[in-house]
Amino acid sequence: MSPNLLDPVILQTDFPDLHLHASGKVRDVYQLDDERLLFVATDRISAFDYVLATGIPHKGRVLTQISLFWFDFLSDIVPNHVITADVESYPQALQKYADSLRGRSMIVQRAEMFPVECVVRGYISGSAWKEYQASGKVCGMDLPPGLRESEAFPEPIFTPATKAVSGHDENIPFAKMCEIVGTETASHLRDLTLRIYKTAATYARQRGIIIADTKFEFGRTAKGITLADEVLTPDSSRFWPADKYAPGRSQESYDKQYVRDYLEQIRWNKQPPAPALPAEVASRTSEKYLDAYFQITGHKLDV
Ligand code: Q0Q
Repeated sequence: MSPNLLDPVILQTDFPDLHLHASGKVRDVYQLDDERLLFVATDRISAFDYVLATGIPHKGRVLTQISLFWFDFLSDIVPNHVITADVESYPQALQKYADSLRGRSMIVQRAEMFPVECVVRGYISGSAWKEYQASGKVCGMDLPPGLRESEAFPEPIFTPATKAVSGHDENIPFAKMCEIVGTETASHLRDLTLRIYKTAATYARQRGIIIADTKFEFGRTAKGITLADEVLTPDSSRFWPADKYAPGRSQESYDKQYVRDYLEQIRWNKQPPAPALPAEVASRTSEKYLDAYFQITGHKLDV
């Protein structure tokens, strides 16, 4: 069913009596108290590191529900930071915002976040492909010669990154990660990242989606090392449709291809201000997000 374009697209959150803790390209984080944060996903979409002027109907709800699916799916492997996503059980002070929060928010346990992005790659693409072409390595790791773009690595590789001042992720060698978080923690995060990825990628592939790479963020809570942030969403991962996969070239993005094709068609110079999208591109992109939710979870999101 085509998404109802009359549904309100949420580009900005507006909770004046809440304390804004952080704001990302798509999600806003509010501090509820010393122990809890409120994550709210808007319908914003970014391309080439810029947030576009047009929102995508239902995107925030889809991404929130995909993260919740994976948090639950992976709960035997790793504890997570979710306290609840049931708006009806949110504190009374949030109930006046219930309609704006329903389906696109979660209350999470505050964690001591590790300042490292745990990136895992099953296929060579993006910054790894560029680094490999230049040096034959990724994150200082020697790789087999002759890999083609988008080819699967013999085994998924762990390629940690830090967020540079520019906001770009910067690949770092594992030794550097050990300096940052300690060798024991770095080894634990690496092993956990690889295990989570293999479990999720195997499941997703059976559902027709290749998760080419993804990034996890972890923190320390009373439960120990805890999976946080968003998990295995099209925003934190490269999702490729398995039935169109072919190594030797770049792959179509499962969710953002219509946007990328449009931005190429108008020859956007990838400089601000980021352009708006035609309603048709926004609508068809919304359908792809809704498809992704169905393909991963087996359920249709009510729109
Ligand atoms: C925390 N972020 C990231 C972010 C803007 C995400 C704060 N459980 C936690 C989490 C989480 N997840 C964070 N802090 C303490 N405990 C993660 C960078 C920033 C939008 C979305 N910010």
